[in-house]
Order: sequence, then C-alpha cells, then structure tokens
Amino acid sequence: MEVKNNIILALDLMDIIKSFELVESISKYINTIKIGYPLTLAEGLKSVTVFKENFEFNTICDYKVADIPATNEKIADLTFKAGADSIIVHGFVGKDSVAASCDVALEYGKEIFLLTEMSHPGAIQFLKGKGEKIAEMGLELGINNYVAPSTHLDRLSSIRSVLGKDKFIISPGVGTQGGNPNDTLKYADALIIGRSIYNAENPEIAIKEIIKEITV
Ligand code: O7M
Repeated sequence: MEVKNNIILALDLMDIIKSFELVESISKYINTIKIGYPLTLAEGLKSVTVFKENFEFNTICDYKVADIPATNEKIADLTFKAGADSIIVHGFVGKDSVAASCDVALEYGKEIFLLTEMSHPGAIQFLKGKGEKIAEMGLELGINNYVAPSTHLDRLSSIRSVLGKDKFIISPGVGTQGGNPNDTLKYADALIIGRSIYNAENPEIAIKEIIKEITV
C-alpha cells in the first residue's frame, strides 16, 4: 500500500459536508482516509460510498470489529459492500473472530488491518503486552496490515520486531495524543492523524507543517 506523504487522515468529523470540504481542501496531500464510527454513525455507511466515489483514495473503515465470528462477518460484508478497501479489526477477540473478517475480505478481494495495541493511556490497563501475541496470530492468519500505537514507542517497536520489516504498520497517536512523526516512522509505515489536521484553523497549513516535519 502506498500512503502519500505517510499520512492517513482520520476523518472523525460528524458531518458529511464538513468532511467533504476538509478532504477537498487537503486532497493534494493525501491518498488515504480512515472513516470510523463518528462519521458513519452520524451519516450512515453512505459516507464511505460518497468518499470512495468522489476521491480516488484508499478508504480504510475503522470499525474496530470485535465480536463473535458470525457478527464480524456481517459487519465486514456491509463495510466492503459500501466500498471500503479495508477494515480495521480488533485482535484481542481471538483467532476465530479475526479469521471470519479475513474470510469476508478475501471474498471481496479486499484487506483487513489487525489492531494490536492502542494509543490512549488506558491501553496499559488490559491491552499492554498483548500486542506481540496478537501480531503472531495475525502472521498465522496471513494478515499483511497492522495497527500499533505511536504513543508507546517501545510497544510499537516490539510489535514491529515480531512482524518483520515487510508487514505494513499504520500508527495512530501523532500530534494531539503526543506521538512524534519521525520517531513513529522509524517503526511504522504510515501515520494516522486526525485532530491536529481537522481541528486546525487552516487544515492545509497544518498538514503541510506535518509533512515538512517528516524527515525519515
Ligand atoms: O489524531 P487523533 O488523535 O485525532 O486521531 C487518531 C485516530 O486514530 C482516531 O480516529 C482514533 O480513533 C484512532 N486510533 C487511536 O487514536 N488509537 C488507537 O489505538 C487506535 C486508533 C485506530 O485508528 O484504530 C484502528
């Protein structure tokens, strides 16, 4: 996967018109967006279709799928039907649940991203330390794409060691959550960035600043 400028826009606005305007204003700097629950619950799955049809972007749906296999299948099926190129799936639910999402992705010729550990402070309570095992499970399932946190670089680097250099890691937490782009890109292939861009007074200036800061 080629991510332009190593930046994936986390499109967490809750209004499709504002989202559209934002994406238009920075479209020359990005080729990948991540749509999650805030926009989808506010505007429906049509938000995925609208962006897919109007921009030639990779569209990652961040539904952090974390249910029993039968339910995961339904979620993945609806998501790919709406036009997503990939879906983010939680690893902690175990192999059968993750495999169910992988099977649906395969049917559509699409991909999944496996979420290993998370970036927020509360992630240390239950999830911290589980990322390596989740990554190993992903390798057993033949998964190529992963999510790991930029705010816990020791965890990100350890998960990278398990996955090896050829797997693709995207990393949230840069900017508002405190992560640094260059440190993160030592281990990750792309950054997921939301508020530092869409809450900026001028999102175009904000993304240009981030791009300028990236030296790796
Ligand atoms: O830059 P932010 O903090 O405004 O946005 C970060 C985005 O990444 C936002 O969409 C979060 O839901 C998401 N995210 C995390 O912040 N931390 C995680 O551990 C995982 C994700 C994520 O994208 O999971 C797939």
